[in-house]
Amino acid sequence: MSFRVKRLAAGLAITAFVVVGVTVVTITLSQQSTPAATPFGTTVPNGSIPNPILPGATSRAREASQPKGTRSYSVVVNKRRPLIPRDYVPADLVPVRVPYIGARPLLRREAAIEVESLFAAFTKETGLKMQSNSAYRSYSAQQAEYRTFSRKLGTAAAEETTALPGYSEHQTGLAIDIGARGSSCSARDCFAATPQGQWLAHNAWRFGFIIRYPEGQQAVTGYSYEPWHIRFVGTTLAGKIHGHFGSLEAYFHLPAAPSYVN
Ligand code: DAL
Ligand code: ZN
Repeated sequence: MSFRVKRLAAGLAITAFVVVGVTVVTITLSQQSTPAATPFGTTVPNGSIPNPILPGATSRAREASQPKGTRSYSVVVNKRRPLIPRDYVPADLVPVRVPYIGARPLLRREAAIEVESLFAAFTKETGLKMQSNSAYRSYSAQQAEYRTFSRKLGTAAAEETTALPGYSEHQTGLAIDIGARGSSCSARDCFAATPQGQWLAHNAWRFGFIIRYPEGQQAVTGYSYEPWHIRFVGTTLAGKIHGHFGSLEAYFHLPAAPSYVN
């Protein structure tokens, strides 16, 4: 073998060694950066998440730092976070095909599909029925609601249960008030003890809903206990919040919203 051929062969060998080495390093690095599967990626039953800090912390921090646009299923609307714009109307409202009282219920399409499944599952699993008492409310419908309750109860008492127009989750098209058919416990604390209230507390998350105003959280959410008011956030987020975080505010590390700013 001539010197030139030997040099060529040596050069090829070194090149092959470097290419293989780089490939091995690349594969090793990419394997290390692949995130481990965590129980947070799926919905889980109450109490079954073994470690709420390790796997969830990064994604929670990321979610918390993201601005929540009004159209997001995880939008947080409260006394410190009005809808933007205040007269927002969701573009994808559809009728919800469930029994109801009052106005025919409308919700955003995804929430409507899930709530219909929720109603069907409730009846299948319990043999009982429930109804929509109120779903989407426009700015002007919320204004009427607020005026009615303020006149009846006075402003301070009304604001414990009823949002100002432009500040209501009902205006997002993602919230619905559930009633127990034939029960006198509609929109009252005793709803929590009805089969409908019990079932919702344990199962609403399966369909992407949370109990938005839990008991004892008024200093954070701004509203007294509403076991009948369920809010669509999507199944992944509902599964994470269920049983682990009292409120959306707590989950997203947002400031408490006990009252309006001005
Ligand atoms: N009852 C809820 C807080 C609302 O008026 O939006
Ligand atoms: Zn409500």
